[in-house]
Amino acid sequence: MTKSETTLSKLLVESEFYQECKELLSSLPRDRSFYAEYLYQYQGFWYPPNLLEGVLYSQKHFQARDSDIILVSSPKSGTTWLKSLVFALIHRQEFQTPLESHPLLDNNPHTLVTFIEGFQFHTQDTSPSIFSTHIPLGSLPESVKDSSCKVVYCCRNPKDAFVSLWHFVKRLTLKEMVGCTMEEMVSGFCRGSSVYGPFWDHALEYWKESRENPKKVMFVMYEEMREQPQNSVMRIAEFLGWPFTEKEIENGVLEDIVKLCSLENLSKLEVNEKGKLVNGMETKAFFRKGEIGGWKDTLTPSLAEEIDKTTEQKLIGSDFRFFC
Ligand code: PAP
Repeated sequence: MTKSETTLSKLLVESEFYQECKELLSSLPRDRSFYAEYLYQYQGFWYPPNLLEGVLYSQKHFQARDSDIILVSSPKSGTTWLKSLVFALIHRQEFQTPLESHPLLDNNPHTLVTFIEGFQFHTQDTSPSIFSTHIPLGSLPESVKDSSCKVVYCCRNPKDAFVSLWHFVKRLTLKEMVGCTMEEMVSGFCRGSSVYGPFWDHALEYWKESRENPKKVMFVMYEEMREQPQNSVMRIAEFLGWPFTEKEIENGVLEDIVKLCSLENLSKLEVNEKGKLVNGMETKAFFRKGEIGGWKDTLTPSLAEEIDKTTEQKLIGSDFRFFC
């Protein structure tokens, strides 16, 4: 096949894919949203069209390998941090302490660990490959379930995750964003109609899976990582099969990784202060306060109560509890 024939067949496959997406979208329930004009409900969860395309594409084409590591979270639950930590721990032999030259000093964590929904799969032959996603458990590509790849899920309390999303949306000036009041956004969040929502179902499904399949799925809390970062990183490393040796701990390798990936350190790097991702998002939008309970500065008591009531209802019959 010549190069132009290959390009042509690729274009045909792509145009067929977009046609399928268009047809699917027109058949799905939709709801108005702040993030895009409409969110669409697919397999029980809500997406803006561009992200849904990414989900559908990955369901069709993503081939997980046994050695892959998949980092999962609901938006604003610690994705950027988890990406940096896992990247640093997996590559700790290549970039040893003192960490003067490390890819995380010149690259935003989202560039080093790409989103499955972003159409970027195995571009290099490195093993293990680290990916991230916000895809709910039931919609993960089949190969993630069928292979021996490992999944780490990071969960955050709903009020802080919501508030983080609110500030993120306000900071970004993406053209697809549509303005709405905080009351409207809380209402959408609580009825589940939020990007990758319902937030609670997303977490509960992975939590249950981590209990039933603890070698495959590890469930970590953002708040626990904040309170005891070294301990959390050690546990993640063990789960992934890359445990820290006593010597490494003595030599400060674990401590250096935690320092390198701290909010304080990453947020002041030029690449994270002034950089942009390939999709145009400003990297600084991913770093804010990282507080536990910081929602109190933003949510009125009645809006906080609305989220708490939803949390209470969603957790009926489950012994899972969010951090606060
Ligand atoms: P994403 O889902 O869009 O990738 P994500 O990284 O999950 O976003 O969430 C951003 C939150 O993580 C921000 O929280 P805040 O708005 O409450 O402040 C951000 O500050 C926090 N965050 C980013 N990097 C770190 C880090 N290195 N350590 C701790 N928290 C971090």
